[in-house]
Amino acid sequence: MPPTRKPNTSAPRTVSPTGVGYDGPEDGRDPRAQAGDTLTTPNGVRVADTDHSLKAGPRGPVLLEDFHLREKIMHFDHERIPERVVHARGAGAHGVFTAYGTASKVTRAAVLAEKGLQTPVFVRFSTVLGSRGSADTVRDTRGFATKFYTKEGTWDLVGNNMPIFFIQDAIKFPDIIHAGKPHPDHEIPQAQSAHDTFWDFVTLHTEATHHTIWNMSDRGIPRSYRTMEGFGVHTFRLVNAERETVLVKFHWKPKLGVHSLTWEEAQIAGGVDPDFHRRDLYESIEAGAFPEWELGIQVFPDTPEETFEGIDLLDPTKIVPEELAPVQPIGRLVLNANPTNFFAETEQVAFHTGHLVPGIEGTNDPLLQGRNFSYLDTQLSRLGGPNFTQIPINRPHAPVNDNTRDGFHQHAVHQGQAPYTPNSVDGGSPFPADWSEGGYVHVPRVVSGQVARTAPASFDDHYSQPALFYKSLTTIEQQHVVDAYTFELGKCFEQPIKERALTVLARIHADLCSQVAAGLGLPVPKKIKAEKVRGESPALRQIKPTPFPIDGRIIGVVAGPEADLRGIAKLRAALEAEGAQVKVVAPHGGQLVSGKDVEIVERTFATGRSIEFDAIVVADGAPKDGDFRALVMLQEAFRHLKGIGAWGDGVEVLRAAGIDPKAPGVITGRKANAAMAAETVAALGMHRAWDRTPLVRSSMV
Ligand code: HDD
Repeated sequence: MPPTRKPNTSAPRTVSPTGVGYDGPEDGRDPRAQAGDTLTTPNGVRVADTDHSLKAGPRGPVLLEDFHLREKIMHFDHERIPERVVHARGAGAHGVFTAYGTASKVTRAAVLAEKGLQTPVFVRFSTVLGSRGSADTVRDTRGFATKFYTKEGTWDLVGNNMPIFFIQDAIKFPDIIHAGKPHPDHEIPQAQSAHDTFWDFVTLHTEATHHTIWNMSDRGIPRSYRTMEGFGVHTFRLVNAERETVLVKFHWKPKLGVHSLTWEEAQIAGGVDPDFHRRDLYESIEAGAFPEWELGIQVFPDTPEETFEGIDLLDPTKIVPEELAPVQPIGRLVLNANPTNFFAETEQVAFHTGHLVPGIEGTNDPLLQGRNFSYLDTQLSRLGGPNFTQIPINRPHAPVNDNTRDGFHQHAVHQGQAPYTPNSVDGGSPFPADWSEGGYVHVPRVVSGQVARTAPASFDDHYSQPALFYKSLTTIEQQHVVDAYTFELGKCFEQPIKERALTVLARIHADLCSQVAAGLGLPVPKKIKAEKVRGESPALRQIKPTPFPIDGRIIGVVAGPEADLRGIAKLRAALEAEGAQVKVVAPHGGQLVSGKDVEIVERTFATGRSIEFDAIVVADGAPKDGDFRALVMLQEAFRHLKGIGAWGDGVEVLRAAGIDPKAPGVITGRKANAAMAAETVAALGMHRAWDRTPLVRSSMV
């Protein structure tokens, strides 16, 4: 007779304050971790005094019997876990993914296929090279990892904000990361690529050229996580209900458009506000300006060659231009809740490229295949054992009944006697599921080949796509690429590395090479021809002719005790109606009061800095005493091509800062009225006054 006891099949839930399907306590607290208001030991014993060790007399030695002291210190000593070996610094948020249903023809994965289906998600954004405490705005790739808690199991899409990678084979990952991390002797520089070992590797190992030029473009210094594209990078295989397959590339398209910082802003933020991106994500969610992306796929026929228009789909250093294969929207992601606890959620979340659900498969991309080993493996040292899927943020929302048992940090109290399959002792349960029951069945594929350490010949093309990328950018963006290479290589010590870098740039574009060479004071390498590129891919440009929504954008209003508070209120109402926020900046903190009008000062001339504002407007009546901090704020914003404005005699403050009120992107008026608000909205929608560029550059030389 089989026993009557049944194994536990109830699915523990992720602690997410707003996630769909969440059934935990309203405030997101685990009642076992924090119940009641009384201070206790970890064992629940009420504590009478937590400030004094147990001593033999007020000046006497501390006693070993002080169990509270020992427990408190023991736990503190072990609070830190190893940081991620890459992507150590990050910030996360909860949200919801809603499928449009447009992918139902190509995949049976409900998360993508079922029209209107809402799936809770957790997204973690990150830099790659810096350690946990490093700055957000360094020039680097950004991680964009999404955990979908689907009803068919957890699916992780572990992507970046760039569609390509430095290497074509995972076996080289330790090499590129060792080269990119700080020098091992003195741990300099932190979190950035401007140093010899990075440039040594990427110029010797030229398959890195494509990713490197993306890093040197504005994509390497995003304005915000909310204004980044995301990419699955690899080609994946989707499987539909008829077992037909297609190859796809995943793209996240931000609702607010793709925008970046200027290099000077990024550098200032690194010192003034190292949490710039983390703060932006957190504050925009708190303000209700929920970050939003559309998920899209490029779809390719699943042919034996696994190529599209001659582009090898297994090569992670190649894109397929959107003009050749349009990105088809399949769903919408909204991030609507901040984590309750950074460590519990953002730090402990564990992504894995092998977390797939039926209807989504990987491909033979050798980079992806190696990742499928690495992400599981790394959690063993980072999270201390094989049971990390039981940590609340990692728990699937689908029922779990997995026959794994025991191990470090085992939290489940498993029932039954037969954690093996097949069994008769537990009545055969749990039972495997076949295709029709939603089982993950790999689509059969024929594989053959000689065992060798080798790669396809197409992987040898290292220059055609970097050349396409550079050619496709606007002139302004190209200039930023030139500036970035000049800065980064200018920080290198070894002359041969700089010279080698110029031989790489010569293959991309002659002008790029000659401008960087001039900046470095080196000759242009002889007899190297740039790659011939047919056509362009305008989709690669960030600067677009049409405006984007301005949700969560921040406008600073420079004011003071004599300022036109009524005008500020009017401007605020108009800008907030568009989803933007207004912050008053004044010489001192507290409030500004004029009759019945009151404005709270959110930044003073001491605490405010230009980088936190997307536009700055000077109010009528703002102080004209030439406070250098206010003037520097305006000068920086002007130099960073931000919207600048003034009404009434605020224009005098602009003039004192050396700003021509007639310069491009400078908005002036007699009063703060609807017209001024509309002009500010229009300026913010274009992100920057790009036509001010020549003026600013000429004054910088
Ligand atoms: Fe990776 C973390 C993205 C190649 C090994 N990777 C990590 C994260 C992101 C990526 C976003 C942070 C996840 C989080 O927030 O916890 N990685 C990528 C992309 C790649 C890529 C888009 C190429 C297309 N990675 C890659 C390779 C290897 C790894 C080739 C190893 C062979 N990655 C790791 C890792 C990390 C990681 C060591 C560190 C922490 C973690 O996994 O959980 O396993």
